[in-house]
Parts: sequence; structure tokens; C-alpha cells
Amino acid sequence: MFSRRLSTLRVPLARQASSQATLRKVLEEVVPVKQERLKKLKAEHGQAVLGDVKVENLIGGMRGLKSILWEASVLDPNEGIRFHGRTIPECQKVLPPAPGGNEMTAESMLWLLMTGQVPTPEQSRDLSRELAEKGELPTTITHLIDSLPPTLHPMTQLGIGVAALNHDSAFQSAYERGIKKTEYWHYALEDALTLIARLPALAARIYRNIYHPGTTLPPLNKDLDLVGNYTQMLGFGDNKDLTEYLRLYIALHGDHEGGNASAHTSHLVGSTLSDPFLSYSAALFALAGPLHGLANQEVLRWQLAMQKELGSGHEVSHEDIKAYLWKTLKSGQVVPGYGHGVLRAPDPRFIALQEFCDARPDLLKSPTISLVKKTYEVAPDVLKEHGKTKNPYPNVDATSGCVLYHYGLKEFKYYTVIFGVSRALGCLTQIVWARALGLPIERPKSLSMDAVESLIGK
Ligand code: CMX
Repeated sequence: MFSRRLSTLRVPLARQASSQATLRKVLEEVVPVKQERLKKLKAEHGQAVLGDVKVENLIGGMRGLKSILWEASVLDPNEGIRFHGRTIPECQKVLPPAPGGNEMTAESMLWLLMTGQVPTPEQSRDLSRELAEKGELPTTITHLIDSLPPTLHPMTQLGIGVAALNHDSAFQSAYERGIKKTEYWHYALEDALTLIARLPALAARIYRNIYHPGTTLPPLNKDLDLVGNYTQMLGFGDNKDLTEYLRLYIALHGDHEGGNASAHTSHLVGSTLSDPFLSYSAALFALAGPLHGLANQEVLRWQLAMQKELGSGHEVSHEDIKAYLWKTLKSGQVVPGYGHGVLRAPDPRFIALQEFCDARPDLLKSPTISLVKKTYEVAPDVLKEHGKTKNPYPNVDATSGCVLYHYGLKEFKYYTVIFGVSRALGCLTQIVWARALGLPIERPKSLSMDAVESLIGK
């Protein structure tokens, strides 16, 4: 009885103590616990079977193969993403917003992804301050980015910039000094935080150079969160709604488990002990593909072409949209923003962005956003009838770019860069954990057709 009382008394004290802890301190507590868990899992269940490998998995891009350990999030085909077990609405409820805002910040999502814990508003603000203090670009990088031709795709520029930031990699120089394996994660964490901190300045510089040359980038404001600074530097700091939208968008896109092309790429490259900058740069080039991150630019291009042909979303009929969808499909193209490698239901990230729109009368009046809504009302049935895709429902990209367009960020070739700023949260978290857990270099087995046929006894 007495001891139970004592333990209930201890809870608030412990919470109070941890509310003062920094991200590094919390990780120092969490890492050994997970290390032990993994050791036990390997020792006691190393031979347990998680599934079969079928020939169709080998031919079909490894779909469904359970073969990557990824800590921060797990994707359920019907329910969508959970970040350390929390759904998107749950995250929206508990993760601290920026002062004066409502949407969860990138920093609070990063804290959750890294530690599995919900930060206090104070912890989240301290992390914002640390990132703002680290966020200026070194001149080597500004010179490099300024020397790139404005005709080079913004994603190519982002990948180049991120790779070149490894000039100052703490991990790389510690490795050269000869540190112990158990210390790797500390340096990976330093690099992860430096990269996340510098991404807004890098991404904003690319935007300004390409679309608004000659304009001056404002300096980082130490009192703003990561996204607050990013929108300032993009030149949209006065638009509170866009800032809030980007906070939501960047937090939501932060992670989508480990099997998607960009996440898997950073994990693979990181497993060679390439530093976090090089690993994430590789991931960005996977994100730049039209079947992955580039889809948000493709959706907008497709929606605008439809709008040009049919008229604004307020006027157009469902029948006209159906006919347009069939025209796209019959010309052998995919309907951008629909389908998914894992999901088999409407993407909850799409739903969350739609709810953001529904709460704002100006967005409801937008002809593009109303066309997105109307398309959603008919596209699943058309895609079911078409009969190819396993998932006839919208993914997050069905709407993400249209909101940016409405708020005046109209250069849709740039949209995947924003996705790239966001996905760093999850990919870099996993790199830190992969080093903390001592995960080895990836080396799956490949087979030739001869080898497959001989294995199946043909
Ligand atoms: N429109 C038309 N056909 C589609 C389709 C769509 N939106 N989505 C899938 N299909 C087709 C595929 O091209 C494939 O055809 P083939 O058999 O001729 O090759 C067939 O349906 C089966 O594909 P699937 O198993 O359902 O889907 P995949 O896992 O192969 O591909 C994805 C997933 C996302 C690449 C695909 O649905 C697609 O191309 N969607 C449009 C692009 C898009 O929105 N991408 C963003 C994804 C979000 C993210 O990156 O996180």
C-alpha cells in the first residue's frame, strides 16, 4: 500500500524532471533500453519466421516482404500511418504547436519520432531554438548553390546541397579519428540535427535563386520554429495560414515507415556508414521520382490541365470528371495522387489535409481545391472499374500541392523540395537508431532467372 502510494507520488516528479531534459538526454535514457530489447529479440527469436518469400515478391519490387527494421512508424494498409503507435489525429491532439499556432510543429514530431515520447511545449521550443541557432548555411554551400544553373531541377539542387553539407560532418570526422562503434549514434545525431536545422535555409535559397533571383533572404529568427523560419525565408512569412499548413504538411510527411523508396534508400546508404548527409542526399534522389515524391507536382499539373479543359471545380460535373479520368487512363497514364504501394484505404494524411481545407472558407472557395474534392467523389469508382490498381483511393499527394498553389506558392516544380525538407525527420531518425542499434550493412540476396527456376525445381 505504502509503496504503491510512493510510486504514484513519483510519477509527476519524474515527468517534471523529464520535461527539463534535452533531446540528447532523453535519447541517452531510451537507447540502452532498446539496445537490450533488440539483443533479446535476436538471441531468443532470431530463427522465428515472419513470412514467406514468393517469386512474385522477387519480381514485384519486394512488395510486402518484411525485411527492414524501422523504429519510428509503422504503416497499416487500412488504417494508415502510426508514429510510435499514435495515429495522425492523436498526434494532432498531443504534439505541441508553435507559440500562437494550432498545428503540431516539425520539432515536436521529430522529438516523437526520435524518442517515442511526447515533448513538453518547453522541450519543443528549446529544440526549435537549437535548430535555429544551427540553421545558417556555411558560405561554401551558399557559393555552391548560387553557382548552379536556375534551369537545374530544384530537387537536383537540394540533393547536391545536402550531399555537400557533409563537408562539416561530425560523424565522418569522428570516424576518421577512430571512434568506438558504441559512440557512432552520438555523432549521427549531431549530423542529423545539423542537417534538419540547415534544410530550410538551403531549400529557401534554392527557391529564391530559381524563382525570385536577386531578392534577399532574411536571416534566421531564433524565436521561430523550423517551419516559421522556412516560410519567412521563402518569402511567405506574413501568411499565417500557409505557415500553419506547412507545419501540418511537414509533420505529417515526416515519416512513412521504412519500405518506401526514399526511406529505404537512406537506410541502405547509411548502413555502409556513409554519413547522414550523404545518406539523406541519396534518399532525395529517390524522392525525386514521379512515382514517389514528384507525384505532388504531377497532381497539380494534372489538376490544372483538367481545370483548363473542364472549368473550375465549382462548375464542373461529376460526369465530366469521370470522362477526364477515363481519358487519362486510356492514354496509358496513371491518375496521379491515387494508389499506393501499401495503403488500401484513403490515406489519413489526405484526410488531415482535407480537414485543414474544410476549416477555411477561403480554401473551400478555391477552384482547384474544390476540383480535388469532386475528383475524390468519383475517382475511386473509376479506378475500381479500370481494375488495375490495388488501391483506388487518394494518397496524400492528391491534395498537398493544390493548397500550396492556392496560397500563392505556385512553382510546382518546387513542391517535392518541401517533401524533402519534411522526410528528413524520419529518415534521419532511423539513421541515428540504426547506429545506436548497431545494425549491419544491408545485403539482401539477388537471384537470376536461372537461379529462381532451379530453386523452384523447374
Ligand atoms: N492510376 C492508374 N493506374 C494505376 C494507379 C493509378 N493511380 N496506381 C496503380 N496503377 C496501376 C499500376 O501502374 C499497375 O499497372 P501495371 O500492372 O500495368 O504495371 C497496377 O495498377 C498495379 O499497381 P499497384 O500494385 O496497385 O500499385 P504499385 O504498388 O505498383 O504502385 C504507386 C504504387 C503509388 C506507384 C501507384 O499507385 C501510382 O503510380 N500512383 C500514381 C502516382 C502517385 O500518386 N504516387 C505517389 C505515391 C505516394 C508516395 O510516394 O508516398
